[in-house]
Amino acid sequence: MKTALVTGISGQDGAYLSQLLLEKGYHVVGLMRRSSNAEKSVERLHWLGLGGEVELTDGDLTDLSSLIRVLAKVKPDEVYNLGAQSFVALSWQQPILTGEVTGMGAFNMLEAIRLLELKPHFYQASSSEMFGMVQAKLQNESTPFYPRSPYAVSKLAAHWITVNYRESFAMHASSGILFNHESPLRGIEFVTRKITDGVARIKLGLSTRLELGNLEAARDWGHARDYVKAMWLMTQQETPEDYVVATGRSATIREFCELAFSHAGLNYQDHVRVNPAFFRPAEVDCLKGDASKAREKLGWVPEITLEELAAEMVEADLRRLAQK
Ligand code: NDP
Ligand code: GDR
Repeated sequence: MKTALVTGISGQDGAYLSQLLLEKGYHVVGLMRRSSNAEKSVERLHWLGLGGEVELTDGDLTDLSSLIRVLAKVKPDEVYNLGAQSFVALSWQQPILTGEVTGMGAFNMLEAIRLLELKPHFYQASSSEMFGMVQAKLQNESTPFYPRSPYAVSKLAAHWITVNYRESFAMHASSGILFNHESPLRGIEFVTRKITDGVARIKLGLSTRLELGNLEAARDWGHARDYVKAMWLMTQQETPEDYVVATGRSATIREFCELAFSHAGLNYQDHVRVNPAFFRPAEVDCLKGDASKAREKLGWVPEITLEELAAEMVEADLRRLAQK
């Protein structure tokens, strides 16, 4: 039985990746930082029915000693570094914390692996945000990076240290440059989930309006369930490499509103208001990924469409609120 150590276990991807690894017969150990509300931290695992199946161990990406202790005990075959301060907008309010967790966290994890002379296959959760002010209409592995937020700068440092440890120490370290991926388990602060939660509230008569920021920004959105498969495929390869993971379809926030509101029989124009407070100091206008390499080398293709994703999210939020 293989053992996988997953950081960011309480997040969206941590839950879906755990589900995939458990289905494949792995022993999954999740790194969890201390919280005063531990039940909340395992909510997503419970949502997928994985409550007792994941072994949880305490540790924090900013605390190298905790990583050394956990790695020495678990001796994982694979490490998935998903932990991060992942909300781009917050990274302007807390840039140093974002640098420490999202950037230095990867340094700490790689250094802990190296010091202990372990040989796990390592996955780093890199991001399409690193392309930022895009230098090509379709972004792939050879597109130059131009980060536009403290979050993206931090992710870029984590990406390059992954490449560097692979090249310096022959580590099996891969970096997945994943474009936005969403699901009913997406945090409520991200725009898709904010919209589907808003749609459900309006549909159930709990609210009448939804305030958003820039409706013209465009993202290449996929489903998290599809994207965690690409993470696993990368760690199974003989040679570690970096891969773009994307659908190749880009839609604006406005278009996502249309999809989500119309799924509930509503017109978004009757409810959505633009509030400049939600605009960012520097915006990433349009992302669209070219995942040809992942398709050819990993055999990875996304299976869930944007329409299906929006529908699943709206339905889940309707159920959640109706239960409350
Ligand atoms: P989430 O925000 O849902 O989860 C982030 C996870 O990181 C949480 O489990 C959080 O724990 C944990 N974490 C935060 N700070 C620390 C810390 N100091 N030490 C240990 N763990 C910590 O993110 P997603 O699941 O959406 O994303 C997973 C990863 O992939 C992230 O690194 C993200 O930046 C990256 N990414 C995500 C994309 C997406 O579209 N979802 C696209 C590209 C990259 P807690 O619950 O305690 O806060
Ligand atoms: P993003 O996701 O920044 O792409 O990062 P988010 O959903 O927060 O924003 C997407 C776009 O929507 C615009 N927007 C709003 N965003 C939020 N959150 N709230 C609003 O009200 C709103 N109105 C408009 C934003 O300006 C932006 O253009 C996500 C995270 O998961 C990162 O961790 C990950 O690396 C990238 O995706 C790929």
